[in-house]
This record gives sequence, structure tokens and C-alpha cells, in this order.
Amino acid sequence: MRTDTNRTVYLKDYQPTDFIIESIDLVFDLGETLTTVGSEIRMHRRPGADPAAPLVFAGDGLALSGLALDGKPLLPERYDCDASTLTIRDLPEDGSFTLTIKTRINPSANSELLGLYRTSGIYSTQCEAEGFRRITYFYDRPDVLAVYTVTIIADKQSCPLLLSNGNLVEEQDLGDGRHMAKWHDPFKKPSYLFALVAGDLTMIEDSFTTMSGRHVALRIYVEHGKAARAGYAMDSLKRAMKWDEERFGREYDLDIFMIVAVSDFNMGAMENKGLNIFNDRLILADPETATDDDYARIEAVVAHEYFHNWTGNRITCRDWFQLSLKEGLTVYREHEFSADQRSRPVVRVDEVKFLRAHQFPEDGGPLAHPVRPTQYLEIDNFYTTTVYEKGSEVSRMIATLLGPDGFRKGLDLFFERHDGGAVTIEDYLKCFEDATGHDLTHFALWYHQAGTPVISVASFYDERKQQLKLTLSQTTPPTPDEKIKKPLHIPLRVGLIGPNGADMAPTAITGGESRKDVLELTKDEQTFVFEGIGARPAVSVNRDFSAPVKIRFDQSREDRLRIAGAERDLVARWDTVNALALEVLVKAAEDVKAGRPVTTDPALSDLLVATAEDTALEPAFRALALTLPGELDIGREIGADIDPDAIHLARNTVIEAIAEAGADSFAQLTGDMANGGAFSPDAQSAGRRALRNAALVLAAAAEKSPRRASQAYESADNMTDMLAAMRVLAHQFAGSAEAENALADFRRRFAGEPLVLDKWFSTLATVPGENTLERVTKLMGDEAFDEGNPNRVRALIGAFASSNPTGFNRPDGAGYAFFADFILTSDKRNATLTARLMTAMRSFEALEPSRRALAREQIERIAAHDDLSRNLRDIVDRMLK
Ligand code: 0A1
Ligand code: ZN
Repeated sequence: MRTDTNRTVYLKDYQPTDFIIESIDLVFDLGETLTTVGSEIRMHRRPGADPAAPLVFAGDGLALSGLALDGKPLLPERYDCDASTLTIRDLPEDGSFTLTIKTRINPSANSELLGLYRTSGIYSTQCEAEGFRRITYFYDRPDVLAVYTVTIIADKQSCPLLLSNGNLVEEQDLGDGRHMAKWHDPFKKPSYLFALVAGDLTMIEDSFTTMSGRHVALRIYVEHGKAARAGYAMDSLKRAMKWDEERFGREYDLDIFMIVAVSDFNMGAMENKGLNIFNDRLILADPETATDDDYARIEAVVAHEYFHNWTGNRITCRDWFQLSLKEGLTVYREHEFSADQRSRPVVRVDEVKFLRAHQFPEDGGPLAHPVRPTQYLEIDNFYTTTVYEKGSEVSRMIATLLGPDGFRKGLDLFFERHDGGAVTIEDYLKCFEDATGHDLTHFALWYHQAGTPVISVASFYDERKQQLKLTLSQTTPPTPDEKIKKPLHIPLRVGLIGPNGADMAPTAITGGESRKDVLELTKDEQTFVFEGIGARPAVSVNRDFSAPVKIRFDQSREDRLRIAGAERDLVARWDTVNALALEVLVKAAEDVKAGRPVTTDPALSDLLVATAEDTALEPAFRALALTLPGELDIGREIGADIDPDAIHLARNTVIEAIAEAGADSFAQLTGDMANGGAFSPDAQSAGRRALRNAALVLAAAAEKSPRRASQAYESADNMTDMLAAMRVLAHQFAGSAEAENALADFRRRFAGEPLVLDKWFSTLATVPGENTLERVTKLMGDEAFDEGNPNRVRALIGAFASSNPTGFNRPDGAGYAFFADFILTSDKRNATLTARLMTAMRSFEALEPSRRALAREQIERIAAHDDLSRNLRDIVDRMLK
């Protein structure tokens, strides 16, 4: 994994393989430090391929222990082999042969958690994107689809469970304490979807009858003692299976669907065919240990991985540049599922918040790249929010442009036309064009052009003509890969809100294409004219966040307050409330920075209090409105010359003013929204808890006392309330006896629960102020902390670097130095994880000059090492460019 040559991969170099694989039979003889892998591959030369072309397979850190062609050992002059390639020459004339390869690997030494690894007594695999080559030499690329048969041999006692993809076809006791299991997956698949799990786990079982009446066994495997916490994941799975049938006509295809939860996993989860492997934090939940957000994430990710069975597995990517073909589309499907299971606008607001907090900064910083990149040094670094979430927004825009029926028709055609294929984003778009007659040529630029478009809006109302003119102009700022940007095809949903708060319906819209209330912006600048508008409306732009863009609209205060108080599109309504708050917070931060007294805006307080009290609105929405933009949001809005300390002080001052203005309401809400009866994780109950806990933040700020939060902590009967109260204590009353007591109690109470202690680590790592660095350093010595476990690392180090602006950006630069040290050690152990962690510093150029220089110094210190992993090298070099 160390940096080898500069092997940038280019989309333009794509070539199909010279040989076609028909099937692969794998035999794993599992041993903790020595596992042997036998691979028997039936293949033939691709018609038309050069008969002299050698066979070139990829490997990564492998030791070859046997090689035979059609059963005969290959002479050394016929092949070359090193740790990363196997090249075989002079292949049979007729081009059809069977190759047998034996490799030896050490799963216990695999700290990268890629390929086959053994942690906590469990063997498991992670093969996406290029992990299969750490198991055996192969065409480890997504366009090579083969039928897999997998035999697993292992010690019976430590590994009673032997799993792989597809159906179990044979089991046998081998005597001598060992046994075997054989799995066959009838669906052709690329190597990245291969999976194997062996160990001692328990499981819960259920079943699902598909729409055509087939019976599917469902199993979720977890650590012993954790079965009771897998119920919600199982329930989510069944709902996802049903939903995909109803919404998209997609039926599951094997007789069994398995999920395994493992405690050491680099990412969230993995969609291996019939055998999904999950980070256990995305499976395990009960009221005592999981928050409402955890439940929502579990529901979403279980669905996401399941949905991949069609979007990703049955139809996969031709090459890794097409990653968004499966990820963008699957995130979109996941989002739609969550919206149907919960409150659609609340789910959508959370998506918008996520996009703005993560994707917009990526798109506006040194790591910007198009949804479909054209080159990469390390593909693991492209599992990004641009490929995932912006990719999802692009599919959502297609649905907006074509309407729900048009989108469904296009997707139906995609499934019909490409089932069993490895395809491109062009193939995907073509299906929508062919199914609906729409021309998406211009729209396709969303996949190829990086950067977040900015749309400037100007409105002019002509009372005499009863006309509203809306002039929209778009620009996309330059990104590292491309300076000059073209205008995009942007669907913009617009509402005209009349003086009484109701929507006004224009008699006609001219000036460009439009579909109902969706304007299609295609040029640099366009003026749309709405006819038959009897009074000056408040214009609400980008309803439901119809396009992933930034809007600049110098709107009157009255208009904004009308939207904030009456807009029926709750996403736009939230957005306006949030923008008003952000404006006040930004101004306050500027005041602090300039040494001026902070002035707050009573109208904002009134608006927030009124929204919080508005019982016509669902509690979850009121909670969203009441949660003020965070320090990071304010920093992003300021964009340059950021002083985290000024932002912190300013935000606290504004919070106090709002808290005081609404003290009684907030105090009241903390009581009104109390749980009645037994805990339920449903969205309504979660919404009540969210409102109560948002109110607690403000009530505590008004009272300037930890008393209320301390009581809330003591009386909490679920993790959501407990964690919320502990956070208020730790963050707003840091150092108080109440805070320390709660933190100590939590540590004790959940001593045997690593996933719960992650919440404790994160709470402590995000306590504002420069003293947190010492605490974080100390916590690395806590016996619950484990540098080899990605969840622990993200909970402590990741949270500190990415979510503690004042602590991490200490003016003396000690936060950066600490982080750089950690990065350098961690890179030796787990490069994928480390490179992702490193992206926490991607926006360092936006800091004020002194911090910016200190941050750069540390990034340069990392870059100066010549033995960095390719993953980390790629990230730091792009950050410093
Ligand atoms: N395909 C998975 C994401 C994933 C990617 C890489 C991994 O290991 C390095 C693991 C998972 C998904 O979208 O859920
Ligand atoms: Zn995915």
C-alpha cells in the first residue's frame, strides 16, 4: 500500500480485458496468520483480442505459492510475478484454458481492513474497490463479471459459521476439528462484490415473501449477546424490500439475504451480493444505547445496501469513474425511502444540511472533482460526498425534469436494458432520453463539471401589467481541474407567495422552458415572466432544494419574513429561517472580530420563538428551526479569513439573546415534549425528543445553570435524551461539577459498550476551547480507546479535527501538530481511514492568516515524508497544490 509509482488512472485509457472470465472457484483454508487461497479460473480470449497478448492480473502484497495452466505447473519462463502483478505469456492457441493460482495471506496482520482480515476473532472481507487483489491475483475491476463458487475450510470451534455470497450448496465435517462449507452464487458479479465471513456469531432470522411469491430467508449476524439489538435493522430491511417492489418494481433475487455486523470496518457498510457486511454501529440499536439519529441512519443504510442489489450489483459500473452510477442513484433511492418512511420535508432538510456542510466545501476546495471524475491516483479517495450526495441530487434533478412517471419509465428501461451489465453514466442517461424523448445532452454537464453553481436572482413586479419578472443568472466558480465553467441545465422550483400567505398561480410563464412550477435555467442569464399576478408576491426560490446550488437573492425583509412564517414548502421555509439566523450570526462574528459590541436582532428571536411555539407545525420541523447554525456553518458562510474564536463568542452571545427572549417557551417545551409512555423510535416520537432537546439548549442558556440539563440527564430513559443532556452539560457548562459527574457516570455505565463510548469520546472531543487538546491526548490512553478501530478513531480524533473549530484551531497551532502526528502513525496502519481523516483539514486556506500558516506548516510536514501511502499522498498533495 505504500506509495509506489505515480500511477494515475485515466478514464480515456479504458480498455476491455483481453480475456473473458467464465467462472472462478475459490478455496479458502483459513488460518489466523496463514490462510491459503486456491483459485481456479476458467477463461477464454476475447474474440478479436491480440492472440499474442499476455494475461495480466492485479495483486497487492501477495505471495504466490502455486501456478498451473490446465492442470500443469507453469514454468518460470512463462510468467512474471511480483507483489502487484502476475503476467502470463504464450497462452494456448485456441485461447481457452483454466488457470490455477495459489496465494498465501496473513489475515491477522491486515490492519488496513481491506481484502481478507481477521479482527476480534472474526474473518471478514472488504473488496470494494480494489481489495480482492489482496486475496488473489485477478482481473480486479468492475467490468469483469464471473460466477463464483467458494469453499471455506476452517476450525470448527472458533469458526462454526462459514459464509459467502449466494446459496449454501454443501457442508461437511472434515474430522480433525475442521469443517467446510461451499457457496455458489448464480449471478455473475465483479470481484468487488465478493465476500466471506467466518467466525462465531449469533443471528436473528426472519423471512420475506416477494411480490412474485418467492420466499427469502433473512438473517442478521451479530456478536453473541447482541441479538436483541438487531431487531430494528431487520424491520428496516423488510420495509426496504417492500418499498423497492412498490416504488420501483424491484424484487430480490436469491433465496437468502444475509447481513453481518462487524466491529472493525473502514466505512459504513458494503453491498456484497447476498451478504452485506456492516459496521456494527449501523446495525445495533436499542433505546438504551442508540439515539434517534442512530435509528434513522440504520434504517437508511440497511436500505441503501439492499437497494444496491439492483443499482450496483445486477447493474454495475464499467470502471470506477462511473462510481456515481451506482452510488448517486442508490443514495437517491435511499433518500426517497427515508422520505416515505418519515417526514418528507424534515428528511429533505437534513439532506440539505448535510450537502451544505460536506459537499459544498468539498466542491469549493482543493479536493473538488466532478461527479464523474476523469482521473484518479487512488480510487478509495473518491468515495466522496460529491460522488454520493451530489450524484444523488443529479438523479433527483432528472426526476424533477422528467416528472415521477418519466423517471420511473427511464429507470425501468435501465433495468431492462442493462441487467447483468457493467455500464456507464452515458448508458444511464440514454435510458431516460429513450424512454421519455427528453434531450439530456446539456443536463449531462452536471456529471462532468465540478463546483457549486451560484444563482443570482432579481425580481421586478409590474402592477399595471400584473407581471412578475424574475431574472436568474448563473455562474460556477473555478475548481482546481477547470477554470472556465459553462452554464448548466438547472431545474429551479419556484413559488410565488401572495400577501395572504397562499400560493399565487400564474396564468402563463414565458422566457424559458418550465414544467409546472419548475423553471429550467439553461443559459448564463434568463428572465422568466409570470403573467396574471394580481399583487406583489414574495418569491420563494429553490423550493424543496430542487437544485444543489447557492442562491443569492437580495430580498426585502418583509418578503423573507413572509416566507419564514407562511411558506407551505417547509424546506424553503426552514431555509429562510436558517438564512435569517445565519445572517445575524455572521454579522455578530464580524462585530466581535472588529472589536465592536454584538448586536442581535429581536425580529429573529421573535421568529424563532413563534416557530418553536407553532403547534400547527410538526415538532421535528420546529426543532430544526430552533437549532441555530453551528460554528462550522457560520465559518463556511463567512468563507475566508475565518477566526473560530470570534465565531464562538459571537454565537454564544446571539444564543443568549434568543434564549432570554424565549426563556419561558423553551423551559415549557422541555416539559411539554416529555416522552409519554414507552420509548418508540418512530419519527413522530423522535421529533418530540428533538424539539425538547433543542429547547433544552436554549433553556439552559437562559438560566445560565446546569440544573435543568443535569435533571434531564438523571431522568433520561433513552440514549437520545441522555446524550443531549450530557452534551449541554459538557459543552455549555464545561468544567462544572454537574458536567463532570454526568461524564463520569456515562463512562462507568457504558464501560462494556464501545459503540456507546464513541458518543462519550465525541462529546469530549468537541468541547469548545483550547484545553480540549489536552483532554483528547489523555483520552487516547483510555482503555476503551483503540487506534486500530476506525469507529474509535473517528469518534475521538475525527470529531476533534472536523467538529471542534475552537479546540482544533487553537491559535498556537498545537491542534494541527497533534493531528499531523496522529496522521503519520495512523497512515502506517490504515491508509484508507487516514486519508479520509486528513480531509478534515481541506478548508485550511479559509482560516485567518496566522492559523492558515500554522496549518499549512503541518500539512507540509506530512507531505515531506517520502513513505506515505498512496491514499494520503494523493490527499495532501491536492490540498497543497
Ligand atoms: N459501496 C459501499 C461503500 C464502501 C466503499 C468502500 C469500502 O471499503 C474501502 C467499504 C464500503 C456503500 O456505498 O455502501
Ligand atoms: Zn453505496
